Amino acid sequence: MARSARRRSSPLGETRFSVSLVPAESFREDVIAGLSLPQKALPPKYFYDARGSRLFEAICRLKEYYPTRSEFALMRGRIGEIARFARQGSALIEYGSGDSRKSHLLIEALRPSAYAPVDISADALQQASARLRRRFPWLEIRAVHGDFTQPLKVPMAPSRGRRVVYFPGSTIGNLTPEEAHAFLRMTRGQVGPGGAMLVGVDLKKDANVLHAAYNDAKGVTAAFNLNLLARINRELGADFRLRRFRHYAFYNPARGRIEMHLVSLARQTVNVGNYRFAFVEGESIHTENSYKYSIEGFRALARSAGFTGKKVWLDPRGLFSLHGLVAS
Ligand code: SAH
Ligand code: AVI
Repeated sequence: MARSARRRSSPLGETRFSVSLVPAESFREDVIAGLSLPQKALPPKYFYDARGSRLFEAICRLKEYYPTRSEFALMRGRIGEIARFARQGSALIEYGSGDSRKSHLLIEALRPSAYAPVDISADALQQASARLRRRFPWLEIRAVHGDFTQPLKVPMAPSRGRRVVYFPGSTIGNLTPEEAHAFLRMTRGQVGPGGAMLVGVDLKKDANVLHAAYNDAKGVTAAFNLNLLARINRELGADFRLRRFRHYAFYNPARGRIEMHLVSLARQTVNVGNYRFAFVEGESIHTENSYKYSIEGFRALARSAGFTGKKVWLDPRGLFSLHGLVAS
């Protein structure tokens, strides 16, 4: 996507793209800093290049990956109540919107005054915006290509009415509790007093169910994890040999999170530009956390960031939650 803002019009609604991009330099700096840590680590936001976004969508279709199906079931079953909570005509801001498929249900029920999807993946954002334009020609779309872990301007005029932030998919679980707290404080400021937030949060559950969801039989999650190294090779001229790394995901009960790692299968060195990194056999790169919350645990986190938990909806199997928060 071009760095300058683009504007496209449709007969009734309109789509505006604005870019608040992660520059290539930050990617290089984050990779070098992460691989220099005693426990090597890479930020999960870099999973989502065009291939990574497609692989994530394939994960959502896997039989083992229950979160997407559960959140859809929840949304379909309770959409009337959810829309009443969010209030018709509000301005809707969505973080980590991806394919925006869950948002279709919400937009239909809510008829927001405007919709601002924010995503780090330009491809996912463009495809989602094109689909939304076809399905909701009346909708004003203000797509923002940007990183929600950095200060970000969302072009939503106050005249658009009450603001509601939508953060589905348990993407909040990919932030540490401290990062999630900072993110919620940022959105608290953005919605203002009386504004609301809808947050999809995966629940703590049997570790075997969690293990299967992040270790699928077809190896799609492994491909998603390894694609991060392929992306570093492609965009930063590194020389990771993908066959020498293995996907490893497990539930850490003490921390209440799934951890994803890439484990070096041999003693080896890897070059990223002028930097060289040594791996011993069995050493890992920590690539993602996916925190799981109890209902009360998430409400306490939201409360500490200035939100009151007013509503919580669960899917019929009780695997996934959607929290309705109001800025206190
Ligand atoms: N909301 C969708 C997609 C969830 S996947 C769903 O519920 O299915 C996580 C999404 O967040 C991806 O589309 C990814 O590109 C985006 N994302 C991850 N980290 C991000 C960041 N730091 N800033 C903006 N978007 C981010
Ligand atoms: C986007 N996020 C909520 C997913 C998750 O479940 O943590 C990303 C993912 N990682 C592996 N599988 C899916």
